[in-house]
Formats: sequence, C-alpha cells, structure tokens
Amino acid sequence: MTGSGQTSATGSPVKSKNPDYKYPLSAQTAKLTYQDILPLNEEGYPVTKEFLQRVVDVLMDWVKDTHDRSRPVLEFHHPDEMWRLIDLEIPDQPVTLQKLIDDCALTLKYQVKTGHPRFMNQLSCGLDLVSMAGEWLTATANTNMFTYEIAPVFILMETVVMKKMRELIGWDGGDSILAPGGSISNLYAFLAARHKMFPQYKEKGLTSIKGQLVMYTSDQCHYSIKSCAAVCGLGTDNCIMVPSDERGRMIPQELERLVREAKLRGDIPFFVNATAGTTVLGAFDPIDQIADICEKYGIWLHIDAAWGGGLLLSKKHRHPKFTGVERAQSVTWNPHKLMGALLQCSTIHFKEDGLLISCNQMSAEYLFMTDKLYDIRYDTGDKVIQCGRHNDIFKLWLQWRAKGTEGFEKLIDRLMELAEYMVNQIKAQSDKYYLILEPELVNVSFWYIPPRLRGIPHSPSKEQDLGKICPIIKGRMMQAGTLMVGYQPDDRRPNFFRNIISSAAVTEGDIDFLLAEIDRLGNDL
Ligand code: HLD
Repeated sequence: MTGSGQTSATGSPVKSKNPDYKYPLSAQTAKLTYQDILPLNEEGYPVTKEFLQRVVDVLMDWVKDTHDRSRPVLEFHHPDEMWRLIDLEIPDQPVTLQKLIDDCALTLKYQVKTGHPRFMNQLSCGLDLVSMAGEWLTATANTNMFTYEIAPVFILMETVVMKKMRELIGWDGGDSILAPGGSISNLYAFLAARHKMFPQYKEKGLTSIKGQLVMYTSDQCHYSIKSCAAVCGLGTDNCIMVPSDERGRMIPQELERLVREAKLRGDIPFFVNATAGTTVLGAFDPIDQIADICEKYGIWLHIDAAWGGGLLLSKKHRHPKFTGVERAQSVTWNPHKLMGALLQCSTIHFKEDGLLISCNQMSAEYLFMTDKLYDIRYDTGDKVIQCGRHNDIFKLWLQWRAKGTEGFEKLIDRLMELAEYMVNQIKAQSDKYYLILEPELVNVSFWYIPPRLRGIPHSPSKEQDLGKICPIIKGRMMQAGTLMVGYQPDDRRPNFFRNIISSAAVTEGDIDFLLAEIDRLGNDL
C-alpha cells in the first residue's frame, strides 16, 4: 500500500493541498530550518520558542475544534485521495520551520477527533485535558521508565498510583506494572501464572512441563486471550472457549464441566480469564462463582477488566459486577478507557509481590547493576519482557490529582447515567430503534429500523435486513463527518450498532443528536 498514491498518475510529485496557512512564523524564522534551533544553534532559544509556541497554537485550535459541536468529527477521504491531499514524502534536504508547522496543521486537519462529543466509536473516547497536559510534559521529559536513575519522580509516582489501584481492587500489597496495552497486560498475567505453577519453565523451557497446559476464557473475551495461547506455545486449540449466556456472561457450570473434561484427558488446566466488561456487549462474567471453581481446581484466576475496571471506582456500580474481584490472582485495568486517561495507559496488577521480577528478570548487567547508589528495587525495568518502557504514569497521576478519587467516581457514575438515558431514549422510540439487550456497562447495542421495516414483527430474517443497513449508515456518517459509532456482528446476530459512552464530553443532547442523525442518514434504506 505505501507509496502507491504519493505520486500522481503521471509520476510527478503531488502538491499538497493548501493547508489554510493560519500559523505564520515571523518572516525571518519562517525560512529557517532545524539547524537554526536548539541544540545545533546554541543561540537559538528565541527561534526555538517561536517555533514551539506556533506548534502549541496548532494544538490549541485542535482542542477548540474538538469541543465545537459545529465542527465535524472527521473529514473523511479514501486512502487514494488522502495520498494526494497530503505530502508525506521524506525529502533529501531539510524543510523549513514554516513547512513543519504547516505539516502539523495539515496532519491534524485530517485526523479523526476522538475527543469530539460525537465520537463514540471506540472504548477509548474523549480528550481529558489535564491528562493531555501530562502527556505534553511526558513528551518533553522524554525518559525511559526502566530505571530510577533516569526517571526518579515518575518511578515513585508509578508506585503510588499502582498501590492505589490495587487497594481499589481490594488487595493489601502485591505488585503492578504499566504495559503497552491491555493485550500485553493479559500476556503478563499468563506468563506469571505459568511461572507460578512451573517456575522451572524459565530456564528449562517446554520440556519442563509434562502435559498439555489448557486455559479458559468465555467465547465473548477479548481476542488477546487467545493470542496468549498462540504466542506462549499452548496453541489456540488449548485456549478453551467457555459458552456464555444470552447476555454474554460466562456460564460457570460450563467452565467446571470443561475443566473436568480436560483433567480426565490428563491435561493441565492452569489459567482462567474472567472478563469484566466484554468488548462488544460490555458483559461481566460472574467473578465470585468462577473464583470458587478456580480455588477448587487450583487454577489461576485472571480478570480482564481492561474495559470495565473503571467501575471499581464507583460505590454505586462496583457491586455486584466486581464482587469477588479480590479473589483473583491478577487484574488487567486500562485507565485509557473508562477513566479517560490519554492513550495509552494500561495496567496489570498481581496479588502476590515478587512474581513479576522472578518471572521476567534477566539481570542485564549494563542496565540493572546491583551495586548502584540507591535501592535498586526501584529499577522496574527488569520486571518486564520489554526493555524500553514509555512513561504512561504521569498523565494518569496528574489527572487523578486533578479529579481526586471522588472526581473519578463522579465521571464513572455520569457515564453510566448517560448509557441509561440512551437506553430509555431507544425504548421510547421503539418504532425506529431496537435495543438488543439491557447493558451492564456503557456499551449500548441496537439496530436502526428504517420506515420500510417498521411494524413488522422482529424475527431472524428481519435481523438479517437490519444488519445489512449498519455498514451503509456507518459509511454515510463517515462521509457526513457528523458522528462515529461502531458496528459489528457477533456469534448470535448479524451486524448491529454498539455505541460507547466513555467520554466526559458527551451530554444527553449528543445522545439525542445521535439517534436523530442515524434516522436522518438511514430512513431511505
Ligand atoms: O481492544 C480494544 C481496545 C479499544 C480501545 O482501547 O479503545 C477494542 C476497542 O477499543 C473497541 O473499541 O472495540
């Protein structure tokens, strides 16, 4: 794909479209290049400052537009057209500082505004401005999180925030780490579970396990669980999908049946993943009942709360969904989803301290010397399978300081209230909309019913017709730029819309707009 559209049909370079030129540098600065700012020009601080302040102007306009409902969510172009609209070529010679500013402006012009109140397409929506300020600082500090030596304050912050999150889970002690995404967090849980049961695996490898390891997860789980089985040598056939009920929750009796079946075969059940907030339906597996089974059979219980974890902050919504969570051995929880921290911010927590280090430590002598000036337990880098680790803590710490734990609780309760509002609006317009199920989280799943299908009893064949409409409406909303809502099929039904309310910017008015807009876009279908 790359490169194909970067030249015109005749092979000559394509001129980028005029990018509104709203950010002029002074005449003398505009023609300068990277060689005229710090560090190559040691006298270049004034020019550096002018350049960076203009970049901030570009960013501030983006922040303003993101919150302006009269501005589009996106300006959609097909890739072929996008290649023509924006010059992405890497030049041989430096471009001017003015050109770099224009590049920044043009890049944002065509970027989807994921913080727009009408962007409801992903589990992570919104633009928390305090968290964003934290991300700006993080970029400027530009450090690696592997040693206290080069990130002292950030490392201490990490210990404070991770402890707070473990307390919210219900643990005293334990250990945690920030990981690059929920999928990798789940992988860390898998690795720790295997290490706990077979500590010799680290040195001896596959031959140290006499038997076939099997793991369990519901058929609604995030695909990263299955990916652990593929990546870690079990094979996906040994990631056993436990059936879920009609609301997408794992059926504990089925889990127990499948565990017993594996034991009879001589296999080794060692890991159960319970999902707290499934990706599509937002369902919660019954943690307490699953924990009973795990305790009975000596199986590690992991909770994938990447999506639903935010509810741990809410006294109103924590129970019964998270009841029993403290019985788990590990929990994945992504603050970049319900809590609105900027991407990305993913955490994995362990009840037992010491497992991460003993599982993953390689003791690289050039980085993790044992005779350092300070307490080397603060060198977190050897707890992980990565080397470089991005600083994802500062934006969360700053955001948490800004809101206080109470502010986060208010946010979570508000998002749940908005989801309930949407459900009620859908029910009130039952001629136009069909609610697929009562949501447990902020995922609202529904079909739009165009006039020609109204008044016809609901049936599997009608579902097929409703499913065909979803991609057409989605295409139209992207072309119109007014809204972004996701759709997908699942194993019980054809395409349906899944609306996510995880942004503090959303109001009841935006929900009303969404329902009116889908009707406007789809009523001729
Ligand atoms: O795995 C997913 C992660 C995210 C996210 O971090 O926003 C799936 C989705 O979102 C999704 O929207 O389905």
